[in-house]
Amino acid sequence: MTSVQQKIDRSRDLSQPLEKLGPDETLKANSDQLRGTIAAGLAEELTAAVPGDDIKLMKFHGLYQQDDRDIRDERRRQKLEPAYTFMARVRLPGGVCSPSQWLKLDELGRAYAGDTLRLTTRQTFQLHRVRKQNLRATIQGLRDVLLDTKAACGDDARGVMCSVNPLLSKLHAEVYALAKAASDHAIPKTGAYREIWYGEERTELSGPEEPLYGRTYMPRKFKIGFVIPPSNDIDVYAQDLGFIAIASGGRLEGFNIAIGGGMGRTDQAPKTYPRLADVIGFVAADKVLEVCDAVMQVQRDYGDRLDRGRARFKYTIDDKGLDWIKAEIEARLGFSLSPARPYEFTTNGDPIGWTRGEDGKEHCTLFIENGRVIGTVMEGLRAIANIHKGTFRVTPNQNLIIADIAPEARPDIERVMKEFGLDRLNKASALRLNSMACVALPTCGLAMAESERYLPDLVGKIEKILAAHHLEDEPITIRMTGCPNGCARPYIGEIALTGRAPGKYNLYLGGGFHGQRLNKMVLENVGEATILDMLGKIIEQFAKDRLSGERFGDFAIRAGFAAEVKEGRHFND
Ligand code: SRM
Ligand code: SF4
Repeated sequence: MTSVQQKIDRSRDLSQPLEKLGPDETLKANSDQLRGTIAAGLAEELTAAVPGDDIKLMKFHGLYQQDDRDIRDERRRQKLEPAYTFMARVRLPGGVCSPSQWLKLDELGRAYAGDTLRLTTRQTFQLHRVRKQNLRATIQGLRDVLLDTKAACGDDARGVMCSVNPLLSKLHAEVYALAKAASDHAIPKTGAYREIWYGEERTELSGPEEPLYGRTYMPRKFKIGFVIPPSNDIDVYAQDLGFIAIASGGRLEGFNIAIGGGMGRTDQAPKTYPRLADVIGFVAADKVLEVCDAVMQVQRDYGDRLDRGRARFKYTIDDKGLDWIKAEIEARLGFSLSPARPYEFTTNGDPIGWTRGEDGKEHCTLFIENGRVIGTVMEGLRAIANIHKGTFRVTPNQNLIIADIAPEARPDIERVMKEFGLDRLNKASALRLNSMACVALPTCGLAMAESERYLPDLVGKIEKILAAHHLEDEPITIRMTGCPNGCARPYIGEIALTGRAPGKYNLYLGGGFHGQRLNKMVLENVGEATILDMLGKIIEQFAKDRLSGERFGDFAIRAGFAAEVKEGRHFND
């Protein structure tokens, strides 16, 4: 028996009686490795929806059934079923795509997804409003340019993030290659995707179809990210498993390993909380895939499979203890991690505008407000993709880098940018450039309040307050989500708002400027007037009393507006 098989045999999910597990576990186990009845549900023409169990299984295929919440009541009044469509999330490790991939995404966006593309906080694209009958064409279109939606959602290893590094150095290329390898390595291996979406025949296998995942996959989603200090653009402390690149003289030596980050919480449920990852040690770069396997196996085997609200790795770590988890990871690795090496982060934002890489190539980071690519921005980026010879890179802050531009090609790119007004995007205020909102209404089924459609207005109002105190150039991170799930990583924003009800938000203050500290709830379930009043008071005092170079989040804590979380790891409010 190989060591890999021995490790698999220790998997609790293969040995525990299914009746002792939660309903989602039984569903996964009985799904014939994610096939379920998806193919039959797609063929059903009487409804725009798919059956309930398939909705859950299709998440593993990167597809979410949603309905247009703006017209939900109206449809109900008309006795019509909700306006069901699907969201398709592309798997795009590190956010890197070629101009031909961009053009295909643009084409699919126009053909099937309401003339828009959405850049996400995990560096990929979402196509919304795809009708059931267009799903196969969408996925096959993606396949034409070597893209897929595998494991973009579901209880598996999600989209792997990687620092976009505007200086695009050799180090970045090396780390990006590892991020891509980790994504390919950790996604499910079932043939279900190929059979359902590409129409391929099922092939008989001699061994297990899912050597790592077994029949019940992970207890919950599992997120991996690679970061290159001093930028913490991916918010490494929010990942289940983070790799922090340690380099010397531009040469990659290995990675510090961070485990147990996560943002999701539920209001009035103190057993749920955001948590920052702990750094547990250092490994050489050639051990990355082994570390992915070992850490994922520990969570696979010990994660909570009865209560999905407590099934993320962060809770497994807190329940079992960090030392115990570390020892278990090392046992599976067969060696001990070395002590973590020193590193320093300075920001988690994107450097907007033009930069030049080590190799002389030029890169332009464009601010795309809340990742929404639509209208003239979509047209302009299509025109650029038609002439661009380099790459595009989606950043973890929902922005876009037009990357790898030869110096002689820059004037043409700039001309197109000007023609479509893209050159104006980066002229936003420092607050807006550091803002981020999740999708929320009308497509997100979990949204309790607006986010993407509201934050731009609210930022406009806060900008006025900042300008009145001559702080318009002050970079402050502001993040909004339509519910406490935390898709825009709000709990590490200097200012954050999470939706409670239409027009009502919790206000959080005091997150660290480079993602190193959780913020604290200062107002609960309040409307815009109260939020602006509170921010106005703090901003006024910040302008008067800040120390030289002091960040807004640090000031909010020092001045007593947001008490620092002493443990620095999680809070229960
Ligand atoms: Fe998220 C669920 C959108 C990043 C935590 N997230 C959802 C769903 C799929 C709603 C649902 O389950 O029905 C949202 C789809 C809305 C829509 O209409 O598009 C959704 N999440 C997003 C995106 C698109 C936000 C954005 O505006 O960019 C991001 C897509 C990332 C990607 O490309 O994969 C997105 N979600 C995140 C992040 C940030 C991150 O991973 O860095 C988080 C916090 C980190 C974490 O996981 O702890 C996040 N999303 C959640 C949660 C809470 C998980 C938890 O542990 O409690 C949910 C709800 C759930 O899983 O039950 C959720
Ligand atoms: Fe939806 Fe909530 Fe995520 Fe926003 S934070 S996209 S409202 S699940």
